[in-house]
Amino acid sequence: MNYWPNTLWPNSPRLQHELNALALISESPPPVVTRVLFSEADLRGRAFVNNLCREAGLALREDAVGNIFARWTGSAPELPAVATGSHIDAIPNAGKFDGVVGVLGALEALRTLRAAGFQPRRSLELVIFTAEEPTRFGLGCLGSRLLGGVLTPERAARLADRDGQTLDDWRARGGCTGPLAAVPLPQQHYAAFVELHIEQGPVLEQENLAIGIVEKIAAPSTLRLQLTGVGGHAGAVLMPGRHDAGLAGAEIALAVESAVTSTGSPDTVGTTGVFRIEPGAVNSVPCRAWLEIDVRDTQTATRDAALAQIESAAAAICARRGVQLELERLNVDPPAICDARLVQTIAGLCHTLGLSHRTMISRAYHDSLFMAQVCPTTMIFIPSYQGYSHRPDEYSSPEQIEAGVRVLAATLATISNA
Ligand code: HGY
Ligand code: MN
Ligand code: MN
Repeated sequence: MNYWPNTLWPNSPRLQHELNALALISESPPPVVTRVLFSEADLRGRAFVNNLCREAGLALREDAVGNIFARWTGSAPELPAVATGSHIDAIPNAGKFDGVVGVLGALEALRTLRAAGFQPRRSLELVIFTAEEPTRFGLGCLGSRLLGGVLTPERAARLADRDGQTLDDWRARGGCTGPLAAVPLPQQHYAAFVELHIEQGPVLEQENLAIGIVEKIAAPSTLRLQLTGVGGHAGAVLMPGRHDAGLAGAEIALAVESAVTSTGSPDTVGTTGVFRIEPGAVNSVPCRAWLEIDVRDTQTATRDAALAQIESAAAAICARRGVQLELERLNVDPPAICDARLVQTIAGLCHTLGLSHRTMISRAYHDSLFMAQVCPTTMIFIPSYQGYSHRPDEYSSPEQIEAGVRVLAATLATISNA
């Protein structure tokens, strides 16, 4: 069968049905999607996707941290395969498209190629990565970090959630067996990795473009702070004698905003996304506070300068307030530069398919950030309604998803036969 991109039409009604079905597998009622690593909903979501992959005739395997690999073996199975994929875990109060479009859309791309009579030379592999979101352990991209050798098995084994449950405790619940040391992939294990994902930003919609091709993924970092002050009775402890951990945390959160808005770069962003205080009683002075702070920029040096400013501000605020500070850098990652040849190939296919497109930066991080350590990598973006993401009204239309699947299918076939 002579393969030609314009003959590739996904079964969009089937894909929409699957997207909607997976969205209902959630720890929260619709329209909210929440699926945190190895929760009961995450396990049901994994089983749902596994079944679809099996029905599509893909060979399944799962590694020791729960990354799932669904392979379509090609006529030259000894060659490095072509990989695609994303994640199905979802943060609290999320939408139904983040990650999922790159998993179910990729599955649909493979089914579309098979229906068109395409025969892969290099095998094609769909990867469903474990814990792209940082919710469980505070560290994002757990599965792809281990695959890319960015996170050592030793450090991964020390990860624990806020209740002290370790990664091994959660792996056991997830039915994952085997040593974490077996997870890292050898260099050039894959010929290429291409991830389909929603943009999670407003650019494509504002410019009325169908496809974004990612050239660079911004540099993420996460700080975890534990503040220990002195609790006491809200009525009896007068203000001058207080060591209020909650107020120290509040000042630090404002110091984050001040640091990232004074770098001179519009690309620097900072978020105190987790802020918990104890004991959490209205008439008790907060004795402890926990903060998790997310700081990013497209330039490493700018991001690092903002981080340093935040860390010194936190130390000064806690010293002045007589609050003890424990600060941990959970991750400080470099940006990823995507493969220029892949970007060019995809631009050419968009042109062939008559789809408007542009190259762009990803401000969100993705598993591609770490797959870029393993092989040539890039991403295909589709528009996000109003740029919304990490909220229940996240939305991409069936037509926008279909366009992304068409480009992905054409890309996978082109690289497989290269
Ligand atoms: O936070 C991120 O950038 C990704 O959506 N986990
Ligand atoms: Mn996300
Ligand atoms: Mn994502």
